[in-house]
Amino acid sequence: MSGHNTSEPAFSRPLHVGAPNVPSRARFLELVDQVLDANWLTNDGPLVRELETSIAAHLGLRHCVLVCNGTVALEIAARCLGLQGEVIIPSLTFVATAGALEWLGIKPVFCDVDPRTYCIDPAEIERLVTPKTTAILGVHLFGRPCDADALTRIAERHGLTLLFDAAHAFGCSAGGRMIGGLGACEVFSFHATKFFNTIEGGAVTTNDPDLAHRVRLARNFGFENGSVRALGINGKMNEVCAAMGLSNLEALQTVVECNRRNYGIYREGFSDLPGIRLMEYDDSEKNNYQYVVAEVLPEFGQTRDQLVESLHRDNVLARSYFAPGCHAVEPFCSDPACNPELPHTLGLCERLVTFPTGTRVSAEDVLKITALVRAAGPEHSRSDGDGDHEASRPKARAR
Ligand code: T4K
Repeated sequence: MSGHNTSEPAFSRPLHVGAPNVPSRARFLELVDQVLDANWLTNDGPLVRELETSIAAHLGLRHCVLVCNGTVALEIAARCLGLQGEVIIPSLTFVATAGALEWLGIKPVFCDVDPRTYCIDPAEIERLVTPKTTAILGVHLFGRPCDADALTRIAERHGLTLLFDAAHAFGCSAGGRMIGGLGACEVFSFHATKFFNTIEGGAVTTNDPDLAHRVRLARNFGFENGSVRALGINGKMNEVCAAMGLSNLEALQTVVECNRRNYGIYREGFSDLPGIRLMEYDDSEKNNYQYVVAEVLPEFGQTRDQLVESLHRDNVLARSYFAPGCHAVEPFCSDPACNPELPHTLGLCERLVTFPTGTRVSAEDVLKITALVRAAGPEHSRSDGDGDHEASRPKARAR
């Protein structure tokens, strides 16, 4: 479609969605040296403790318990909250949200999303509540907050636990308060691809001291003061991961500024482009701008998949997060009882595209990417018959 395959890709190196942000390599290496000097590598080490205190302060909440990744954080949270039976979640999320529940023998019940927020639609939840339902698990998809007030009202009305998968939402606020303290607890992922990363890592955050205590026991085999007091697993974060976290937290502002700048250039570049509807952030809130997501609409003249294919030829490795929805992958799709009606989820799974951003993507790179998208869009479709491919080459437009 683009005609680019006859020439060199626009980028000589691949531009990944989710390329890690490591804003302070020198500080990370200094802290790793400190870890090696202390010869204390894991098991509730000093850097893990320091990072827990710093994150709790950063988010303005009482307890942050670090764990080895976001999936295990979800599992520990669900277990410590006593969830069982059925839990209502959106299907439009990374598969770990559903997988963590299924792993514990809890059935995820898939709910549609609000097409404006991409988050679980409160209006759709109540018809999914059954006597087996124990909780609602909202996902702040792409860092934009769920409607926590509406979800709280529904949870209270039905006596359900409310918790959040905040994997995408570190550094974001909802109603002026930092995400992390909503519901019974919130769960973060600090995977390498996230806005704030500890290489692999995650956290359970809460203002409930009893829950925080249970989570601490659960992540360390159930040990307390040398005795096993509860069922636990090994969910500990190690000191090198904590070193990455501490160095990244100190330089977090650099990453936000870079992401905000890139997002602004994308917004400008797509502002008058028919068929590309960029996901908006509420600028009155704190945002991490880590996800540059757009819907590819029919007016664009090419499908989302065609656009992604064309960008890949130019080394822009755009992603179609999070297609297909969780309900459409194993083991959920093979469960005859799992046959949800999710019109908005299905539509978004066909339309959503995520573009590269982060500290490895320069302003010039973003200009070039927007030019490539424009070249693949309606203008290009019109000139397709002319064979005038060079006229749509991005260099001419990106300047
Ligand atoms: N809940 C939600 C809503 C989540 O999004 C996630 C994780 C979780 C829970 C679970 O948290 P964790 O247990 O993972 O902490 C990636 C990540 O592995 C995953 O953490 C993340 N969500 C998900 C959205 O993205 P994939 O399958 O897309 O990974 P992969 O290998 O295709 O890499 C993603 C992109 O990042 C590629 O464009 C390549 C790039 N990349 C990746 C790595 C690791 C790099 O450029 N450098 C790197 O070092 O899942």
